[in-house]
Amino acid sequence: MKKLFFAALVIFISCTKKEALPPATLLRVPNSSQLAWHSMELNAFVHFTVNTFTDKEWGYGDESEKVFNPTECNPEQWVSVLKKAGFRGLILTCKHHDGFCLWPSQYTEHSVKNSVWKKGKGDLVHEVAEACKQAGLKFGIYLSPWDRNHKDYGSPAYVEYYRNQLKELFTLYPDVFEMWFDGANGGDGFYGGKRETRKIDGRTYYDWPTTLNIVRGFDPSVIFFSDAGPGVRWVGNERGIAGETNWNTISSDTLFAGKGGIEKLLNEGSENGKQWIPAECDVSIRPGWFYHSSEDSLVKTPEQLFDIYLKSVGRGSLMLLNIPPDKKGLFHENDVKSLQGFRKLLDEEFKTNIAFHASARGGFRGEDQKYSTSNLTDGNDSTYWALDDEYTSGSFEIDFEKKVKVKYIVLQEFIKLGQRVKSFSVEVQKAGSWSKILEATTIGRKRILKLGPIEVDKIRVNILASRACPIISNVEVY
Ligand code: FUL
Repeated sequence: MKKLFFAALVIFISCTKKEALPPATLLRVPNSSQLAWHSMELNAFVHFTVNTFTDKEWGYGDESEKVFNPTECNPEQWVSVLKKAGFRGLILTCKHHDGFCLWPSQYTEHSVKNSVWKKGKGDLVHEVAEACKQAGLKFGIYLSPWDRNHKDYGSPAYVEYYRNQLKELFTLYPDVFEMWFDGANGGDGFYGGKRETRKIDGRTYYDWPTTLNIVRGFDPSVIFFSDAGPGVRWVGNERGIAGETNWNTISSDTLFAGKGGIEKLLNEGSENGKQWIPAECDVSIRPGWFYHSSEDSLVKTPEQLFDIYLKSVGRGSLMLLNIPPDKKGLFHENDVKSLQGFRKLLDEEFKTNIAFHASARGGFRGEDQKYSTSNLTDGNDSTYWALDDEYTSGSFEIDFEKKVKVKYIVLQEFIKLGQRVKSFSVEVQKAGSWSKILEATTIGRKRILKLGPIEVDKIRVNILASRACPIISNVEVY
């Protein structure tokens, strides 16, 4: 009896020893909308308005509604091209700085309802939202706060107008995943015929907290983009490039729409930031945001788009690529060709993950299999490798058991429990000897780094410093 009791006790103790508690959530973490946003990776921006027909980038606000006349407008073409290229969402300029609305808003005459297009009976926001729904793409809204057409811009009456339009949009076209609040304001405009310069105080004029609450009342899961978030932040440039060091955290109290001189901070975030506000990398496939036939030969090549992908998605951010429809209301063939080439490159470069189910070795948390190194290569995002709480550095090795040619390594942190890694290095073993190939800083949601092409037998990742015990959910090698 006594023997049995001791045997049971030994089994009990050894079992409990190998069951470690999960790491504690670290400081700031993403909410569920932000987590879903992170995994979208590739979204499209669509800039389309009177500017497309007047050959401008910023319409003054005095354009006749009649100029808006896309002769073959077909959002299904846009969406089908995007879908094939792997895009998950589309954000449409429902109203740009010129104030022209792509839906027949009841609050203004400056909209498609007074255009030639579909004899004023068209509703482009509806058409695009519908096309997205049919194709399974998420739909987002850009509604420019700066309105160079509206007579009341600069006074409280305009803020009321802006909020009414938001209510209208969210009632007519529900299921909006992201709202884009552009910080631009150049001052001068038509303003109902006054043709003057109007400056506003970006910190106070729009009273964003009230506006956001109104929208949240319609849909609490909407992601808000602005320079300062609160959902996602601007990356600090319009080239689509995130910082090599890229923290998803930042303290938003010193940021506000239109504030200059903070580009580096926006680009890199801050390790001790008080909020989780990841950077979104917006960039256009052409030099301008709107279509200009003079830029038909200046469409970014598949190689350029791939490079931006590595510097946005591959630095833990999201790539928001603008493709402006032409005067016909179609994506131009040069843009389509480039998107197809971009997809082809992505498929070729990331064709076979040779780390999938490869043997991964290293110590792990509490010797509990739940946190073991095998989680790194199991292709499952919800399992992860973690170390004990007292370790903020540590290594693991991927053994290919033969010589393999590698070009890229992809690392992912389990960001649901916060962003932790501050620096890491990658070593490769070739014919029995190790050499360091690279050293980098943050990982975040995804880090893609070029290793070669180089022949190796093993790869070792050393986490050199981390805000708390490192938690890595995925390693891929191509
Ligand atoms: C900027 C705007 O002024 C551009 O026209 C464009 O919409 C870009 C995405 O944001 O602030």
